[in-house]
This record gives sequence, C-alpha cells and structure tokens, in this order.
Amino acid sequence: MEVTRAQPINSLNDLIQELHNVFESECINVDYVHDIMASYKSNPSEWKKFAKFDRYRYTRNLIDEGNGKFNLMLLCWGPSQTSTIHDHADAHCFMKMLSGSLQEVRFDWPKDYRPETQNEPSEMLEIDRNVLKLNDVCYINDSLGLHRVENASHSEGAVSLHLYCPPFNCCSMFDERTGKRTKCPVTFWSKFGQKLEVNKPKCSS
Ligand code: 2CO
Ligand code: FE2
Repeated sequence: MEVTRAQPINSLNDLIQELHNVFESECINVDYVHDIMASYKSNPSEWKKFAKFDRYRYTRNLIDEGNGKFNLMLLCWGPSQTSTIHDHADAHCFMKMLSGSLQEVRFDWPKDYRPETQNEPSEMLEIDRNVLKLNDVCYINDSLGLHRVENASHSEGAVSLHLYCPPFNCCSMFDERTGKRTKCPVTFWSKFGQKLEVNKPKCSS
C-alpha cells in the first residue's frame, strides 16, 4: 500500500510524533513504519539523554510509551555485549542503528524440546546474518524466526532504536546448543532519561 508522508522526519521528535499518528490506527503498515524510521537521520544530541550504558550487559532505555500501543526505546551495547537468542512475544520489532554497528544473527524456531516429547535436544539452525550500519533499519517478528544481536566491536559501543508493537514485558530465550526455551522478563534500565532502581520482575506464565 502506497502511503504519503504528511511531514518530513527532521528530528527524533518528528519521528515520535509520526509514530503516534501511525499507531492510532488498528492496522499497522510495516513498510511505512520501516520507511519513517529509515528517514530519521541519527542526531546524537537528540537521543544522548537516553543513552545509558552498563559495563555488564546491554541496557534498555524507554523513550516513549506510544499511548499504550507501542514502546520506543534506546538500547545501549557496550563493546562485545550481546543478547541471548530470543523471540519477540508476537510483537512487531523494528530496530534502527543510531551509533556504531551491530550484527543480527537469525535462527529457525527449534523443535519443541520437552522431556515428555522425547525430542532430542539439537543445535539451533542459523538462517541469516546481517550487519547493521548507521541509520539502517531491520524488522523481525516471530513468524520470521528468532535472533541474537551482537556488538562485534571489542572497543566501540553501539546504540540502537527499537520499536515494539504491542509492548511486551516477557519473552522467550533459547539455548543455542539444545534449543531449550526459557521464559524471561525484559526490564528497563531507565525510563524517560531517569535511571530505575534495580528490580527483579517475574513472568506471570
Ligand atoms: N529484542 C531485544 C530486546 O528488546 C533486543 S534485540 O533486537 O530486537 O531486549
Ligand atoms: Fe530482539
């Protein structure tokens, strides 16, 4: 579907405003969201107040709650930090590079690995690999597979902008060697530029 943009995206605020407009509708045009995220050109002075790194793991920093329709967040990846292999809880996931570079490794869903099904544990199958450079955007949802995201640099940090629709606070992670699945909560390191206290949330199911 061809959609014309009402306003040019000249700033992070323009992008957030246009995302609010788009997500008022029940029906999401994935190509259009991809297009407006790609048309924002990273300007560190606009997002640096959200960029908070931790020395031990990548951080998730909430920028905007999208009227409950989506979460927009900044992820900060220190040198060599990686995610687990994970799903996206049936949400749309858009990811845009704001600084540095990240590698995305995609995997097939593993066979259901439970003792009662007697499926043998088996190594997960890599299906794709992409390097994301400044201002690149990628998209994934559960029907396209799982992924792990890695900052392959041993010396440089990386910053990425993520949009999840609908928001979620729990997802699954997978062991690469066995395919074993574990539910895990996802947490924020900061919200709206303010560091949060350490909390230990649980998944409800
Ligand atoms: N999905 C991961 C998270 O929200 C980051 S990898 O890019 O989707 O923590
Ligand atoms: Fe992800």
